[in-house]
Amino acid sequence: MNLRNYLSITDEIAQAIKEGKPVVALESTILSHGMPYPENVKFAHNVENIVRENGAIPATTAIIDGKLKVGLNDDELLLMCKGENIGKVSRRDVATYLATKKNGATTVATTMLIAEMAKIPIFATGGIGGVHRGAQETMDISADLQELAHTNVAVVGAGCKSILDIGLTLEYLETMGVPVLGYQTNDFPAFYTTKSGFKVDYNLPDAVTAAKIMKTKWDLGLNGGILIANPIPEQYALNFDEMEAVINQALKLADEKEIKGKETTPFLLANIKTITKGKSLLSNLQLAYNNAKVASKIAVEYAKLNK
Ligand code: PSU
Ligand code: MN
Repeated sequence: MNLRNYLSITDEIAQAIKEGKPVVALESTILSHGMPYPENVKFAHNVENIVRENGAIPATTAIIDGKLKVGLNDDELLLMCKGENIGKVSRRDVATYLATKKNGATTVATTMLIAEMAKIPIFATGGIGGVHRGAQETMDISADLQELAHTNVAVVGAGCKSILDIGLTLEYLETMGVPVLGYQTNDFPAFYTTKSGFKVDYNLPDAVTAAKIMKTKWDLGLNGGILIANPIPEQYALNFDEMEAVINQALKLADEKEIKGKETTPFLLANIKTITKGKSLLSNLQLAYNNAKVASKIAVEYAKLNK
């Protein structure tokens, strides 16, 4: 691999990685395609501050000007938040965007890929992509799952939204050998809610245990990611049945408008937001903050283990 020409890491982050200090990667599609402007600007800064308050250094990723950026300055963060002419970049788009200098936001898959290149072992997001409902026909399965199968990064997320088929998503992760660990829970969370009706493989009692599992897995050469499912704080959780109704409405709309491929997830997210009149946004912000906090704690413990 020849990364030197492509990877652009800020001095602060590069130094931290070199010294084995805790760093937490963050994605940018959550900004450009997952949240409205200008609320996402405050979010982008808050989430970075939360990582710092919890002892780690934030590394938001993006593709700008032919570089894989690890760590964004204020202007670059704003560019992602405004989202004008910002593509949603998954694994298959990376080379095209770099070679043609198109600007793009990183999905879970792309953030994992860049984090691994930069040697950042942990990444905090909102929720992951997965197997879409009706995938038996459409074959719409997020590239996030293949990335979790192959790339050595732990992802802290609030499970996934039930715009997806959560059961099939968990089956896929099992087939691909991806550990699904619950942070202080037996339940796999469904983004807005602490429970999905599905269980995790193992209930993590604390951050140290998460770090030990990461180290053991990769020491053994068991390549691939780990999904750390961290439920939304109870006080921000939404009603499961209410959200199911909203999601079904959004899915119906997508079907009517024949939305397909990479447009599907952003379309559903935007419509959920409209239907709930912004109520879902508050929950979305809070669960992502909570994921950043837990990821930072795990990053601190993982750095200690590797000292
Ligand atoms: N799910 C959310 N919010 C998001 C995404 C998914 O609740 O912002 C974004 C993430 O960047 C994720 C991507 O990696 O969408 C998945 O897109 P697709 O389903 O097209 O693979
Ligand atoms: Mn898809």
